[in-house]
Amino acid sequence: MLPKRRRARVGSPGGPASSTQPRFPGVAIYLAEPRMGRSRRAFLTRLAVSKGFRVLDAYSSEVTHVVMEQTSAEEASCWQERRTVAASLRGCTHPELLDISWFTESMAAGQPVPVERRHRLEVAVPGKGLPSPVRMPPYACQRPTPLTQHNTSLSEALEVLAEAAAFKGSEGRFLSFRRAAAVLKALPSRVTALSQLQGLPHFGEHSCRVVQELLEHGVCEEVERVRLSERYQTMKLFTGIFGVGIKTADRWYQDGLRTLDSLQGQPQRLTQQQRAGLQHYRDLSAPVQRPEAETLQQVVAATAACVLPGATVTLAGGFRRGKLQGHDVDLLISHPQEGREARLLPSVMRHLEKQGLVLYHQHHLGCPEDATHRTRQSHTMDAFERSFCIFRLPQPPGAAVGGAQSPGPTGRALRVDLVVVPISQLPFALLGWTGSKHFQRELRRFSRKERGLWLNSHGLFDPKQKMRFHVASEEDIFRHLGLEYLPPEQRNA
Ligand code: DCP
Ligand code: MG
Repeated sequence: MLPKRRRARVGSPGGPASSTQPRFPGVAIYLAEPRMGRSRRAFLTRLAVSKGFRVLDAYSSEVTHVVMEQTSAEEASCWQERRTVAASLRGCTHPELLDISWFTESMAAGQPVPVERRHRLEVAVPGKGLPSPVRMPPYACQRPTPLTQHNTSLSEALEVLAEAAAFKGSEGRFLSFRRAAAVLKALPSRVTALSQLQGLPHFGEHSCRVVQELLEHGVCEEVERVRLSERYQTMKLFTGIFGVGIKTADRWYQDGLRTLDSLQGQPQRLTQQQRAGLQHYRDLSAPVQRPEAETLQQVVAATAACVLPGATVTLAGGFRRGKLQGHDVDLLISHPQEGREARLLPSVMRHLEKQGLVLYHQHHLGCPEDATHRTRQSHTMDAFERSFCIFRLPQPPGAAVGGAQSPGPTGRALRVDLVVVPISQLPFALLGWTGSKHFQRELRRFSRKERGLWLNSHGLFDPKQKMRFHVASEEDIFRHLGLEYLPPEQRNA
């Protein structure tokens, strides 16, 4: 329970609870008071009504969902029996007896969520749910994180706070929230009580408070405030443009810019890359679907093999982790004979341009000497030769691609990164470019702090022995680090 002062600020401000028109006519909630207390019941009523739910003040035949808190199944059914008699409702259909978790999830979803077994009171008896304490190693690279997780609304809320901290340049706060979110993503089941966080790594007072508020009310006031703030929304908008990082977005914000139109009006502020990003903003902000990514991979692979027989093209990034959507397509180009991959990219780009697929591209030469340096610093940015591109998605004649915002007659625009990797570094590049970003950050931190080794997308280096590790696969890298191998689909931290 939150202190009264905090509770009073959450929910619908002012106005009689019944003044809002119900949005879900099939649902009439009755909040059973015994364990809830009158003021909390009043607060929850206001919250539900503000979201368009109908909440009845008296128990009657109209009630469809009875919501109780900290009540056992036995107590709940005794209560119902008494109320049924008192209200002369014998023979009427009984409403659902539900744990508060159904209510908070519905508030978070903004609509009634389907009633599942776990919501019914008989499965919500205290003691069931997440076993406590759960053993959780501190680094994300020490534990599997599947794509589908059990605590999405909690981890998303913490990620909003992490992102807002990053927008302010507050690295420490960013990492605290991001690490707590990653812990939630790795939990084997849903968190239903704050006590289940006991003993979990990276859960500081602030993250606990956010989770507590979400568990109790379905919303967290601070997260909602951040989400709706002009600064957060503008920074999201600007950093969503291809070629715009946090520093640039922040400068624009400080200069009073707020919209894409205001940027269009000041082209002198924009790099060529940002101009291309703005020009294709609509298409690029629609998620790339897996079939689109696979089509592109095949087109680039066919082109690369045509330019240099034996050249390989691997789909990395979120799609390799099993994601069905992403913001771009990450492709690694290599060749089984070391050295043959050099200067392959310009020819591949020329061929793709001839096919009319390239809307924009920016070529970066690789710096092999730099690569040695960077091993030391665990940079996110590596030194491979690469091209940051916007491609026009090739379409089979007459077919429209699903999920695109504006396919049009020429196909939609997509963001693609092409990275050229010498075969000896391919396992490292594959590991680095498969992500997730947080997983890689943690893997590099683990290497440095726990093993005294420097890892990045080019290699694994032992600074004491002044020695590089030679590997043939990602599995080898995990082995050298003394870590259990995690396949790409378990790296969704
Ligand atoms: N990466 C990198 N250097 C860059 C860009 C990315 O090392 N200049 C790494 C970081 C990520 C991985 O590549 O671990 C993929 O980067 P994305 O930003 O494309 O992230 P995802 O593919 O995971 O997300 P999305 O699905 O949104 O594309
Ligand atoms: Mg990606």
